[in-house]
Amino acid sequence: MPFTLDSARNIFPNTLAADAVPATIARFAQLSAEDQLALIWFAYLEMGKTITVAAPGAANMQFAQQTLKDMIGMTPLAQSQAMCDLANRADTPISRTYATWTPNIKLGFWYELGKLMEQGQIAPIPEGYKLSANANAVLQTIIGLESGQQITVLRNCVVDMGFDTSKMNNFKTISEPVVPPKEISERTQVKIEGIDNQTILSYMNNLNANDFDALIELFTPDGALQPPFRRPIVGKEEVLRFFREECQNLKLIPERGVAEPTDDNFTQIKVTGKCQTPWFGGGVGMNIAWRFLLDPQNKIFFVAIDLLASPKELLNLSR
Ligand code: 45D
Repeated sequence: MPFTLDSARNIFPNTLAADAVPATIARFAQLSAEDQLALIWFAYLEMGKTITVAAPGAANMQFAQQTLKDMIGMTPLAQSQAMCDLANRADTPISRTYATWTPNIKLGFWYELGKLMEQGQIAPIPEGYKLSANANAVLQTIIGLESGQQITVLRNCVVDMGFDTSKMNNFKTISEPVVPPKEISERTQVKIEGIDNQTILSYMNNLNANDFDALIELFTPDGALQPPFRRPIVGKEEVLRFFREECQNLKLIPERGVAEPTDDNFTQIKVTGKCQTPWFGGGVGMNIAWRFLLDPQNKIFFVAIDLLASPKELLNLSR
């Protein structure tokens, strides 16, 4: 039976993903906007004790500049309201603008707001703010997660804020400029224990080099990529757009893998290893699995990227 997108999603079914992440986000979403903002503030402070977030580059921040300026010009009460509106996904001009930004711009915007809150230019979380019992329980859960899962929770909370784009028509996603691919002489070559498949090696090397044009040619026309905790992105055009918008300057450090033939001369390959985001560099290595399904021509029909439940899962290459 030929593979469909749905059957492809089920390869290597006993891969244990970090379900604590969506579970925590679901609980977070139930909280009041005030609690959400205060909780993220406390979580961010707590994480700041062990990991450092890198400042976003100026070129990447140009799109949030005007909104930041507008907010600095507001009364403290209006500033707090604007932040609550973002958390509430309210229909306001700021919340609509925010919704059109790619995740990196949203994160950079909050990074700047956090600094302005510390400096007193944006209304801070009131001193002595007391979280509700539920919010406090969510905070304790986040503090107990491993760092790769913590930053994923934080990222997803930020990405979910702002007005719902599905209720907006005629908008254009605002994304950072695409960086040029790395010079050939500066590129690194990964080594993966147990894997010599050239498509897999090229996938890792091209993504590490920001060479998205070469990377996308590894996919079939209807190929799909499923990021952690998301629906698959389907088709070359959409996948390429995702690479340009959300995958710049990642560092993939695959460690080991297993490959085996499957129905219809396809090949299923699972690779485990680490992935670093430019936001935290080597400070946070997320434990990742890549589950690839290659067609008989060795093109990628499907790849899922999973954030793993624990470091132990790095050794789970069973089918
Ligand atoms: O609300 O092979 C305040 C793909 C308080 C591609 C705040 C991939 C108030 C293919 C503190 C001010 C991408 C899928 C807020 C691989 C308030 C592929 C601010 C995987 C919000 C491997 C909070 C890549 C702030 C992966 C500033 C897994 C929070 C990438 C900042 C994962 C949080 C990247 C930041 C992750 C989080 C990045 C910067 C998880 C960044 C997370």
